[in-house]
Amino acid sequence: MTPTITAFAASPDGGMGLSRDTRVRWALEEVGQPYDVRLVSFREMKEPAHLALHPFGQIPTYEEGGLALFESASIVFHIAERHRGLLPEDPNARARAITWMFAALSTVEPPILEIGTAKFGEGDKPWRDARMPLIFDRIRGRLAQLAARLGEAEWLDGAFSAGDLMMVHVLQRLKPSGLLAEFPSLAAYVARGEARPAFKRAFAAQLAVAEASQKAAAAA
Ligand code: GTB
Repeated sequence: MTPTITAFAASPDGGMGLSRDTRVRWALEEVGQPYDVRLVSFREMKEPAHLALHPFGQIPTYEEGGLALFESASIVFHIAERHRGLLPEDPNARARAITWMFAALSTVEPPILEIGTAKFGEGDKPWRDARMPLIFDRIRGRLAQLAARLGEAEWLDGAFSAGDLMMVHVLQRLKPSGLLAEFPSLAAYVARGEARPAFKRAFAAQLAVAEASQKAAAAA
């Protein structure tokens, strides 16, 4: 059965691939699973039909037969469990790859998300300027640890896995800040992820939606 995911009808990032449906699209592309996309507006996300799928009124969601999922990591994990290619067969290697998925979301992503909170959520607050360098330093600390573990390796633990997919997508969000460039081995790691044909297909698909939405807005 072809799964259906939801994505922004008009992504605020203008198609930079930062919204979380990109992770899901990438996972589906890696395993060769075709999918349908239902585009939703911000208003539709908060309406009962979407809230029944996603209690927090967000994207992405995933529907497949009688199964409805939300949370990008849970969706990627589901895809990785159902198909070959994103999690190793060896049980210990599989457990380590899953650990990297959690590390990406629980340890590396939270301080990165703080940049957006400080910039957009607290941009008018008197503490904004003092807070930003603290956030940047916390992120630098995490990136230094991650770079030390990655070393000269291509991926975090052997072959490319769902752990790398999540980590690369989390790190991509740092590009505009300049922080990723401070860690050349991590910048190269992200570039390796972006060079994967599956990532390129996922990125192109979400960019096409953003471009169509911009065109429609310009024509209106
Ligand atoms: N933990 C959830 C998951 O991983 O699935 C988080 C889902 C989430 O944050 N979804 C966002 C959303 O639906 C879109 S991806 N927001 C609408 C709302 O909450 O009303 C987050 C996102 C949005 C925009 C950018 N950007 O413009 O750069 C980047 C990431």
